[in-house]
Amino acid sequence: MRSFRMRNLLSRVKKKTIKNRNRSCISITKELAHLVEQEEEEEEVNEEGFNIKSSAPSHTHGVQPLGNLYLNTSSTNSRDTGLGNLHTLSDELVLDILGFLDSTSLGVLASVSKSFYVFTNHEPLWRNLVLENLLGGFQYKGSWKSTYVSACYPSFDNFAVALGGFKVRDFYSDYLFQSWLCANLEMKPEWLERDNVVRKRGISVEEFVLNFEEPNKPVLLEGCIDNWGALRNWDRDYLVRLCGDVKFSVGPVEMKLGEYFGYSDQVREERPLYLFDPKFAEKVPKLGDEYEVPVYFREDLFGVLGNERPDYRWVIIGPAGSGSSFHVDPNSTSAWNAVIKGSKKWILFPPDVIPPGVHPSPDGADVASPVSIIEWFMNFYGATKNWNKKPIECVCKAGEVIFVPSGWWHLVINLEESIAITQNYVSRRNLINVLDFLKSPNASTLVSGTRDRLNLYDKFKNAIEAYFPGEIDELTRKEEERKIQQRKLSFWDSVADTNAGAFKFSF
Ligand SMILES: O=C(O)CCC(=O)C(=O)O
Repeated sequence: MRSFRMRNLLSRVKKKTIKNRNRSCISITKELAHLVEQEEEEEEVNEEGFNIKSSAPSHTHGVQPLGNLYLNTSSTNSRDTGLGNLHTLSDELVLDILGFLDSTSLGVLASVSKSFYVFTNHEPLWRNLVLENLLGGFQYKGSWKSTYVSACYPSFDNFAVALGGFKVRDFYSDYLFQSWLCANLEMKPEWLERDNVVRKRGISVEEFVLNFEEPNKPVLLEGCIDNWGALRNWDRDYLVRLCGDVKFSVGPVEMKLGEYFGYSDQVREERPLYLFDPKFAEKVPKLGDEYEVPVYFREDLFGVLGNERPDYRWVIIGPAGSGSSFHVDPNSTSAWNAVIKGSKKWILFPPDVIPPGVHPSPDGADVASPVSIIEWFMNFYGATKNWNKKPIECVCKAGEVIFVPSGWWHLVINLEESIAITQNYVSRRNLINVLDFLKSPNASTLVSGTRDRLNLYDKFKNAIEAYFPGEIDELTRKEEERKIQQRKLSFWDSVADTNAGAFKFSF
């Protein structure tokens, strides 16, 4: 494992330079050399560094973090010199503009300068071209550019690998470097250490409801899928044999399993494509036959809608590093997630605690995190160490099932290639929540998993009333009582010092 430490030289040099404005360049250069030495000494003893995966290629085009420019005093940044008047734009903006170009224009632009060469080879640009243009699936060829060229211009196939491989020695950009870093960073052991989830084995349904579902608290359930055929049988070979010709949803495209594994074996990117298919059991009924809903989650009231229920179950397959960045599950449902192969690191925050780095829109329509999983660990995980309301964390291994209560924020990263099944469901414990959610004024944007977003509320409510007359009124009454009880409790919390057990006259 190569050890890599993000240098904060840039800011340190800037500070020094401002302080020493009157001094000559030579003394500033000496200062720099001294700082580098100091920095290197610190590096040797500092254990806080990030580790790069041993299999990581050096940055495809030799892009370096901006701080390195200050270590190399004879260097200029070819990022700027080669962009002409565009050099004043941020890297993100340059890439946004390039995102409007087709493959031919990108190819032509690549020959303009070293800078355009690096920018136009930025892999996410080619990934978008592949995903937009090759909807019918693709054979991944080690990079997105090679994949595109080989699919669209087969006669160039032999050149494809060489097409994007030149190194540029003097290109400095934190943005482009970060993208490579996130794709190649090893998970730090301290990101995996905290394990504070409640684990239960063999509890009764009543205990589950009383202690976890009713109070809306996560729990990791062991031993409740031991009888699944999926747990015994599902691995790559079995699945490819059983359904190698079937196409599954992988982000915006449909892929056969062989194609997907071909991609996931080679890929090194910040947000690997994830196989996430809601129709797997309809496509391959045997997959549906080889698992059953664990006993705790059998009450699933969306079932009254039959085929009109929103998407509710998914098979999930992805390589190490793939996963789901912070989000809240759809339609205010709760969920369970069973790992069949591999393992997943989970981080969960309760509904009233928005995870750091996540900015949901005020109307609740946007509940997905803008930062990638690995970026979240790099930049935000540490902040949660000192929070009073610490997240619930665990590693969920094959044969284990996690209960994800309604409204909880969660992030999941696969620590190795993983196969899982997840289902979202509505029970009596969250029926009123779900109905409230479905009838919210902006249901047309909030509701998901169905084409008939606006009518889902009426359809669901009517069907529940037909199947379980009086149930909604009864549950609404109980929910009101619970809220009153909660308000009373929080009043007493606010006036009583619970730690000392003494009354606190603070009003
Ligand atoms: O990546 C995973 O396994 C988690 C999936 C998930 O969070 C979800 O379905 O809501």
